[in-house]
Amino acid sequence: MENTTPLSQVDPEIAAIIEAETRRQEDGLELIASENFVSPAVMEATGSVLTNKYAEGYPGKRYYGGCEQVDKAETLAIERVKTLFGAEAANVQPHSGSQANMAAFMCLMKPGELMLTLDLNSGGHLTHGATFNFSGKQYKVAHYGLEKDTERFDYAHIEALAKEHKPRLIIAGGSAYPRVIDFPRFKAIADSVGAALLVDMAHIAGLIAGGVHPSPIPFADVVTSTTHKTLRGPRSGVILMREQYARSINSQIFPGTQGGPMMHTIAAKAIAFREALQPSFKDYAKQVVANAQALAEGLTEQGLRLCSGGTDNHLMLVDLRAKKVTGKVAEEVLDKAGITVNKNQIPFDPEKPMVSSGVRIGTPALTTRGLKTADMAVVAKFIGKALDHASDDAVLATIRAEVSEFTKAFPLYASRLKKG
Ligand code: DSN
Repeated sequence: MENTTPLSQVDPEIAAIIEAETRRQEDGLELIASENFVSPAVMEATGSVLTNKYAEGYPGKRYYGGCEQVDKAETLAIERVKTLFGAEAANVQPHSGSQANMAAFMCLMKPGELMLTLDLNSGGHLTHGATFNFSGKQYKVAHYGLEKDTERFDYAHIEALAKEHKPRLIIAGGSAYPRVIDFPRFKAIADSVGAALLVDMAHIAGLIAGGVHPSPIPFADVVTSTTHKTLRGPRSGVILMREQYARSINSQIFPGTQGGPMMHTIAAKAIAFREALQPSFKDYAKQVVANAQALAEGLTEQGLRLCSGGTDNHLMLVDLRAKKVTGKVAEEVLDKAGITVNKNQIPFDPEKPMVSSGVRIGTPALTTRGLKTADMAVVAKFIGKALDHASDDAVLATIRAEVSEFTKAFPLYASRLKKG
């Protein structure tokens, strides 16, 4: 007999958690730079029967029967993402950005070879050679940082480091760099020392798809990404590459590092790629950047310093020292006010990562919700007021109520919430 028992009866505890999280997302201001809100279509696919299917292998070459439907979904995802970014080849099976990087590294380097990457403390990523990550354990690593005065890449210094360390691989990209990345320059540096170039575009993939950040595709050997940040797809990863790497990278994903692909997520990625191919996605990407610039201006008016002086993309790093609060405290204080951000080290931060002197703030999620530049001035005022009253829980509670009222003009999941 068909089982139609709803989640609320099967598992009231988890049902209540989902309801409360939906309420949190609905009532709050989501400013984590790596988060977004997927469309109902993407969400429907992630909760579909495709989750039941094993499909180890690739379309047309599976180790299981019954793959004719999921083969079509994966082929659509591959073709759409190749069209979206103008790539020669794609693998849509990585479960995450980290797994995309792992497979790419295994293709491009032997264990013990050296990669040159952005330092985690300067906005790099764990998988770009952090000592406590597989990447830092398995490979030798040299890091570039930021130029002290500008808090931006110093390409001449990166070139000098490349000449000194002779890396096998150079990585461009990170998780907290607010400026445009010069991919032709990275390519020239990589070529000058015979290194391969990998671009990790996880944060800016949606901006590249929307034409508001230059594309790395003509310059990189391999491009890795997540699909859930500015690209606004399901939580997952993807690899784009020159055809010459496809065979090796495909085998490093399966059977090299992963088993069965998550076909429900791959179908959801196909939907997200289709959404990103629509003209309206270009408007979205433009608005993300316009909103970030408006928010940066608003925060400056609130007496906060922005690292590197502002932003070219979807995120900004806010130096909190003028407000005499750490990143850890600011994250907690803003949370009380219904505003979600993450603590983040600023360049040359004297504080440890779990404390840090800054927060990272991004506009992809609020832009999906429909907020425009004028709304960013309101958001900046909420943030400024909360930080100015960091130890006054009564004021923070008032801001939280104001935030909740403000977000009512931008409904997100009203139809999913129980009334009341
Ligand atoms: N954790 C992600 C971020 O927040 O940027 C990077 O993987």
